[in-house]
Amino acid sequence: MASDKTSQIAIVMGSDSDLPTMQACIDQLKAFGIDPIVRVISAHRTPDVAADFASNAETNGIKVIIAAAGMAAHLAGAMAAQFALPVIGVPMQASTGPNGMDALLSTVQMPPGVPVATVAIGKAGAKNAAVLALQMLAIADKNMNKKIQEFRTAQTKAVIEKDRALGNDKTKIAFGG
Ligand code: RP5
Repeated sequence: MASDKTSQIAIVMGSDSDLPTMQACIDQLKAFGIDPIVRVISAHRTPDVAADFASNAETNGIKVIIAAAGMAAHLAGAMAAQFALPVIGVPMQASTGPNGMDALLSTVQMPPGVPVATVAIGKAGAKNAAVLALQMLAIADKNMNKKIQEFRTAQTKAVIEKDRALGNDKTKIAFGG
C-alpha cells in the first residue's frame, strides 16, 4: 500500500527479513530528527514497484535513498538506475550464502556513471548509511551540519573516556608524547 508520508530520506529493503538489521539505520536517523520513509520493495519480486518508487522519488521530496538487500543484491542499483540523487547501498547477510560478500559485490559493482555509495555488510553498514545520508543533507542544511558536528564531538569524547578508563590520562597522545 502506498503512503502519503514524506521525508528527505527513504529506506527500501528487499525483504522484511532485512528489517532487524536496518533498524540500526532507522534508529540513527530518528536520533537526528529524521523520520524516514521505510518500504519493503524487491528489485526481483516487485520490479514494477521498484521502478515506480525510484522514478518518482525526487518529485516526492526524497533526497537520498538507502537501499538494503541480500544475495543477488540489485535493489540499490535498480534505485540508482531511476534516481539521479545519491543512493546508498547496504549489503545484507542472508541466511544462506557467503556471509554477505555476494550482496557486497552485487551492490558495489555498478557500471561507471551510475554509482551506489556502498557501506559495510550488516548493522555497522546500516548505521553508517544513516550517518552518510545525514552528512549529505548537512551540505545544504546548517542545522543538520551542526548536529553532525556535535555527534562527532560526542563520539570523540566517548573514545577519549574509554582510553582514560584504561589509565591513559592525556587528551592528545601521539606515540607516548
Ligand atoms: C533479498 O534476499 C532480501 O533483501 C533478503 O536479504 C534476501 C532474502 O529474502 P527473504 O527470502 O528473507 O525474503 O531479496
